[in-house]
Amino acid sequence: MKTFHNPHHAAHAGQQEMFRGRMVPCHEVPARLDFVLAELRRRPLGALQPPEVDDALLDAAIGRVHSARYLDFLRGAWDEWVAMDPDNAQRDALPSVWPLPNRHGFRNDVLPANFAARLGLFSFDSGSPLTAGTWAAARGGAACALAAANDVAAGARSAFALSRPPGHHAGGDFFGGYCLLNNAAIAAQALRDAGHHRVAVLDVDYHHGNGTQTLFYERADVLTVSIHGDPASEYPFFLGHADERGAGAGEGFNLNLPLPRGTGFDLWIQALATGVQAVQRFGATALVVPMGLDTFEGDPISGFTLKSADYLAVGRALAGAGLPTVFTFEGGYAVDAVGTNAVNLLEGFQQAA
Ligand code: OKP
Ligand code: ZN
Repeated sequence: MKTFHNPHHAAHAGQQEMFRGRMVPCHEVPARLDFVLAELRRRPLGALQPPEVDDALLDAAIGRVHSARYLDFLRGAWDEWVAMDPDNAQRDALPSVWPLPNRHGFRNDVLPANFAARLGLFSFDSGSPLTAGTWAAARGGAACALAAANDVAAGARSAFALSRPPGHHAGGDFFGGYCLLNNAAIAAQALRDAGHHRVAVLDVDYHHGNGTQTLFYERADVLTVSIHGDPASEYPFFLGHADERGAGAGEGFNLNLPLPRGTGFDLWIQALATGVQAVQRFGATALVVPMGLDTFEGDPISGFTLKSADYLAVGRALAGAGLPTVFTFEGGYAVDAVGTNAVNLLEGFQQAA
């Protein structure tokens, strides 16, 4: 499998996130990707290359998933932030006020002039800083997702979009959970647009893929499945329950498999079998796997207990779906293990595929 890696990822380097009542160094750091890249060089799975996609086609692919007003905001956010106060160049922009859309009567249809207000309008948490290079990094990630989808649409068995920041918490017009652009959704939509009639997304990150779920919730052509820590106790808290099955035309086309904090490999891999079965029953012709490695026992912000060797079996089980597959890189914050775990999963997949 080819890996398309984002040469601009390190331009997004947040300083601090709000975490359990204080500011702490960001968990989502550039070194995460460097460890995966280093492991791929040690244990090659195929060509390792930056994405080559046409600028206009990339903007079109991003625009299939995200709203124009959100993209306009993200593209200009840093310049706006620094224009307010030159000292802001030393600080990240972090949201601190939210309109709680659909609740308490706050409106989200009028764009505020105030930057902090717009930052809140387009986000849902205080853990996702915007920095000088955020837009370049996020756009580079979307390019990786599009290149991987193009490769698979052209007949490759699998491809890996290796980028950060991650994407699965980002929705059509919001960021959060360290995610700006939803790379997995961009890949899924690109596969649809390339002629795959039924595309499945099977999210194996520790956290529920709320952005992806929301984007496809009312659609029957994209099945979304997510295995994750029970939102009753785990981030992102407000979505990811088992009774969310899709709506309208999309009814029956979303499957959440929440598991209790503390879940180990034996139970987790059973959930994966259930997810793979759902993908097959759906009749998917292509698969996108938002690949989080934060199910690892050593992850500092998560609560499952998978071991490094388990990821080989995870990859084999995913290969069992028998589908052309795009992987995107999502979570995994035990930085010195994330390369081993990611490449174990991909190697397990490739050996079984
Ligand atoms: C991203 B991905 C909020 C901090 C909460 C967010 C976790 C995001 C995980 N102030 N932490 O799914 O790995
Ligand atoms: Zn996660």
